[in-house]
Formats: sequence, C-alpha cells, structure tokens
Amino acid sequence: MSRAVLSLGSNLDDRLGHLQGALDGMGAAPVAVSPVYETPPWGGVPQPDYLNAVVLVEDPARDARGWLELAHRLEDAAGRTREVRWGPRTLDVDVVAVDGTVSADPELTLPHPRAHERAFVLAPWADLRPDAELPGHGRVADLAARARAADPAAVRRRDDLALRWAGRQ
Ligand code: A4P
Ligand code: MG
Repeated sequence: MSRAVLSLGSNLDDRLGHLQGALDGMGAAPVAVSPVYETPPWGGVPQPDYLNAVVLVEDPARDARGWLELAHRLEDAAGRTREVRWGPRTLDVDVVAVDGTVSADPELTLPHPRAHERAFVLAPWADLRPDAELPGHGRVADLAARARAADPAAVRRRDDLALRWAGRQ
C-alpha cells in the first residue's frame, strides 16, 4: 500500500475549479480532503493569491514515482504552463510525502524540500492529520503552528469554499 500527501494550488482563472478538477482526476485514490485556504503568494514573484488544499491518497499500485506522474498528468490537464519558477499557475500538484520515504533525487525530492516551512501545505494537512510526521521535521500540527506564528497572514481558511468529494473523511 502506498500512501501519499498531495498539495494542490491554483492562482489563475477558476481557482476552485482547477482544484476540483484535480481531485476528480484522482479517481478512487483520495481518502481525505482538506478545507480550502486562501494564501498570499510564496516565493517573491508578484502574482495573485492562491487557493491551496491538501489531499491524502492511497493506491496499492502506485509507488513514489507513480504519484509524481499523476501530479504532472493533473497539471497538464489543467493547461499548466511553466514560464517562471514559483510563478502563477492554473494548477500546481506537489508530492509532499510518500509513506516515510526520504530521497534527495532532484526529480522527486521527498519529503518536498519546502513543505516544512509552508503554512499553505501544513495548515490544511494539520486539519486532516495533526499527529502526522513530516519525515525529518516533526509533527505536522507543531510545524503548522510555527509557520502561522511566523507569518499570521500566510493562510486564511475559506469555509465558504469547499471541494466536493463523495469519499470517507
Ligand atoms: N520535483 C522534485 N521533487 C518534487 C516533489 N516532491 N513534488 C521536481 C513535485 N515535484 C517535485 O517543478 C519543478 C520540478 O520539481 C519538477 O520537474 C519535479 O520533477 P515544476 O512543477 O515544474 O515547477 P514549479 O512548481 O514552478 O517549481 P517548484 O520548485 O516545484 O515550485 P513549488 O515548490 O511547487 O512552488 N504560493 C502559495 N501561496 N501557494 C502555492 O501553492 N506554489 C508555488 C510553487 C510557489 N508559491 C506558492 C505556491
Ligand atoms: Mg511544483
């Protein structure tokens, strides 16, 4: 059984629609879907605010590389283009963690090298699994609290927006 944590982000066009399209494209893999957060852009490139969410997925047939392939397929389906690193995008799907895997491979670094400092990943993940561990960094709820304390404006939960999902929570 392979379990992964996927981070979804969008800051162009129909942002919620892009997140919903990604979730729908995951088929039966999602086992938990986070609330949606509005987040100012991280990384210094001027661009619109993002909507971000986290999805926990399981699929016995997918290894770590298989989750990255799914991420890229979902980004392509949303018409994602790559012009500027950390620039605006219709859809970003990052593989945050796969089981307890640790890897420095630049094609698929695990856990995601910037996840531990990103409130837009940690806050939605902590809503779902506060006691989860980000390998090498600690408990997700503690990391989320630290990131939010460092920048209280980094995430704002949008309870007026929600991803539609028929599975169990
Ligand atoms: N790659 C390596 N490890 C991973 C991983 N764990 N998950 C490689 C996904 N990809 C991984 O990605 C560049 C390369 O990273 C890929 O070839 C992949 O094999 P990319 O998607 O082509 O480019 P990118 O997304 O612009 O670059 P990067 O460095 O992945 O950016 P991030 O870290 O994804 O940041 N601000 C807010 N508020 N919310 C956001 O969602 N997202 C970004 C993108 C910037 N600022 C943001 C947000
Ligand atoms: Mg990315």
